[in-house]
Amino acid sequence: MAAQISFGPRIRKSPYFDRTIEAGASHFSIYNKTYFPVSYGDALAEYDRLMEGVAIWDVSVDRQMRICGPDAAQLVRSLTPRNLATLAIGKGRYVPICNHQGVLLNDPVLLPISDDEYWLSIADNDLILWVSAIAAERGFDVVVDEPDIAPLAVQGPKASNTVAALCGDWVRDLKQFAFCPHRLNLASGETEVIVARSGWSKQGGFELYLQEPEHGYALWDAVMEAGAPHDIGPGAPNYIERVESGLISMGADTDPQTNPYELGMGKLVDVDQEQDFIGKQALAEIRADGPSRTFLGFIIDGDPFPAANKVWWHLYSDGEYVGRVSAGAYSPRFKSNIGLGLVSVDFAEPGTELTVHTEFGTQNACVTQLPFTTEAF
Ligand code: THG
Repeated sequence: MAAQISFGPRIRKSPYFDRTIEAGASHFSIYNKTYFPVSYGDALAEYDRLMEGVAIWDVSVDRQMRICGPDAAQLVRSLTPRNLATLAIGKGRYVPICNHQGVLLNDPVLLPISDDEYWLSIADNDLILWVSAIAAERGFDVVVDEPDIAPLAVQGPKASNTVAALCGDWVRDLKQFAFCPHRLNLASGETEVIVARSGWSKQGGFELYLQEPEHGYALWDAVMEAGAPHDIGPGAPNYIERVESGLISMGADTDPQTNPYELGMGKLVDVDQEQDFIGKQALAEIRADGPSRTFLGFIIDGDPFPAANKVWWHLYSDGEYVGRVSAGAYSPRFKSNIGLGLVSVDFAEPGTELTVHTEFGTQNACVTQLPFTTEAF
C-alpha cells in the first residue's frame, strides 16, 4: 500500500484545507510547517489548465512575516541585497535574503503595505528566527510576527477574467507585483483581502491574501464561482511549468552554500549601493571572484520521465562529478525531458555534453542557458 500522510494537529492546516480535500487533493507536501496540497492526481491535466485556462492554488504555505514600526523600512533594507531605493507602497518586489556569508536564506516577495508595515511572503524556512534576532541585536524599533495571512493563487491566462469578475475590472490594470487592498462581500460576511498581480508561474495571475482565516472556505467558493465560466479547477504550483520557466525553488534547488550569483540572481544584488546590508562584503567578494557554480538548464535524452525527481540527479563528465539536476520533468512545451540545476562553471558552456544519473536510468544531458528556448531543442 502506498504511504500516507497522517494529518494531525501538530502541522498547520490552511484556511482552505477542507476545500482542497473536497476538490480531490491527492498529494501533500509540508512547507513552513503547513500541509501543502501539491497535486490533484493528474499532473498533465493540471499543467494544461495552467497553460490554457485558470487554476486555483492553495499557497497559504507562503507565510507572511510582518515587520511593523518606525524602523521597519530600515530593517528590510538591511536584510536584502536588492536595492530598494525606489521601493513604493503597493508595489511588491522579489527580494533575496542572505546571511553574512552571502548564502541565500530565503527568496520572499516583499509587500510594502505602508511606511511602517512590510510583509515578507516567505519560502520554506524559519526566517522569523533570523529577522527577529537581527532586529533585536541591532536595536531596531520594530515588532516582527507571523500572522495567519493566507495567499490563494489564481493562475493562468484566464486568471484576469476570473479575478475581475470577483473584484472588478480595475485588477486588469495591476502591474506585475503591484497590489491593492479590496473589500469582498462573501457568503461568510465582509472581509478585506490584498489583491496582488503575482504568483509562482510565468502564465500570469493573481494572489489574494486572506487576512481573516475564518473566511477561507467562502473565499475559495467565490473564486470557484467567478472562474466557473472559464472552467477553473484546483491545482498547485506546477512542477513542469516551473522547470520549463526556470523558476527557483528554495530548498529544492539550493543547499547551505548557494549564493544568489550562482542562481542567476545577480541582477537582484547591488553591492555598489550606499545602503549597508547583511552579506554585502561576502557578496562583493563572490562577485569579484566569480561564482564556482551556475544554475542552468539541461536537455536530457530518453523516454519521457514518468514522474518528477525525488532526489537530486548527479551529473558527470568523464566519470567526474560536476553538478546536479535538482528538478527534472518531461516538458510538453519543448517535447523533451528537461532539467534545472547547479553545475560547476567549468562545465557550464551551452552545448556541453554531460551524463546524468536519473531514477529512470542514465542519460545524456546537454547544458543549455536559461530560460529554455525552442531553438535550443
Ligand atoms: N507567492 C507568494 N509568496 C511566495 C511565493 C509565491 N513566497 C515564497 C516563494 N513563492 C517565493 N519565490 C518566488 C520565486 C520567483 C518569483 C516569485 C516568487 C517570480 N520571479 C520572477 C522571475 O523569476 O522571472 C520575477 C523575478 C524578478 O523580480 O526579477 O515571480 O509564489 N505570495
